[in-house]
Amino acid sequence: METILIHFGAQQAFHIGDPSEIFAARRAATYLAKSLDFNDLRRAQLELVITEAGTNIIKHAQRGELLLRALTHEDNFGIEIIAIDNGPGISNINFQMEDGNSTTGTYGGGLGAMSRLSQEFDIYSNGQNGAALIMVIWADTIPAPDEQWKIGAVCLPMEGEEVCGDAWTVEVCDNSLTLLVADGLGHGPEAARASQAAVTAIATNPGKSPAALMDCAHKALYGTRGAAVAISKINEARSELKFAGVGNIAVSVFISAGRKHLLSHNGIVGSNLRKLQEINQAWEEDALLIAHSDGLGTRWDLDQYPGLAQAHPGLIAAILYRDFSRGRDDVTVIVVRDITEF
Ligand SMILES: [Mn+2]
Repeated sequence: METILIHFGAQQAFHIGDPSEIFAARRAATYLAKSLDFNDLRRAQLELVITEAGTNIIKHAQRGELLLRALTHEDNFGIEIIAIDNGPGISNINFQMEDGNSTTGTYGGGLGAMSRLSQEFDIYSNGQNGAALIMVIWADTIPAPDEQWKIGAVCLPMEGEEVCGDAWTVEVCDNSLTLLVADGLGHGPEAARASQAAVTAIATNPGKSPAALMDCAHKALYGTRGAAVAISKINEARSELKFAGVGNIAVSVFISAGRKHLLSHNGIVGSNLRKLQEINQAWEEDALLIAHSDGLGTRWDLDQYPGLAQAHPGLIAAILYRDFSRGRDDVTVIVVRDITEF
């Protein structure tokens, strides 16, 4: 039984409103690439993608954000770049993707170049209300790994905080997937200590059910200020999801029968936790799970974004963050899609 931790590391956000801010994002990307042993070519490609994405934001939308995140898959490392803006959007993406085609002299050559330089690329725009792009560049020359799951993530500290009081982890073990999202009470280093303890508790107890994992997390969080924690586990046959939640993490599952909210218990993991009852929820091919901390408002509706539910989960997380972040707390949005096997 091998457990693979798919994703790790904190995400960095860069406001993009003038060229010096693109430079700052690129410098951080360079630093990250060096720490992940990117060769010179891959690092140069990464820098080019950051420059193009940042330049597009400024020209097309005046301002936006770039998010950087390290990825790991077996021995391979990658860097994910998300670009979001609230500009006029892109009305004809296929047309704009062809080099040289651009209605504003902005998104033309840039999109084609960014997609060629990335091993993974997706874009969402409904022709108004801005755009979101996701690009992944891997350190190794092998193509993007063939995954059974696609994970989208935004996890950022509130403005002014160095560390994020939210934490999350995904573990894949024998075809089952376990997702934990934790929100340490308040924010700052003490909140981070609590939520990280929950992540560690999951990592050191593979194979357990969500309710049993919640007990482990509860014990691990004694002495911390406590956290809200939600644990979802999709079974090996991928037909069912088990869920245990305590506190204010919102979790929804989207299956062919519609959207299902998974209810959490009241309490605080680490200090105040009653016996938990697991929830069983049907799961199926192409199902989507969205879990988020209370740094994101709850009044979002994917139906207001035609086609977004089919986009890369990273774009779903990015758009929800862009449009529903409360802005006065750490914020985490995790989106999991089960990729159909053929
Ligand atoms: Mn919070």
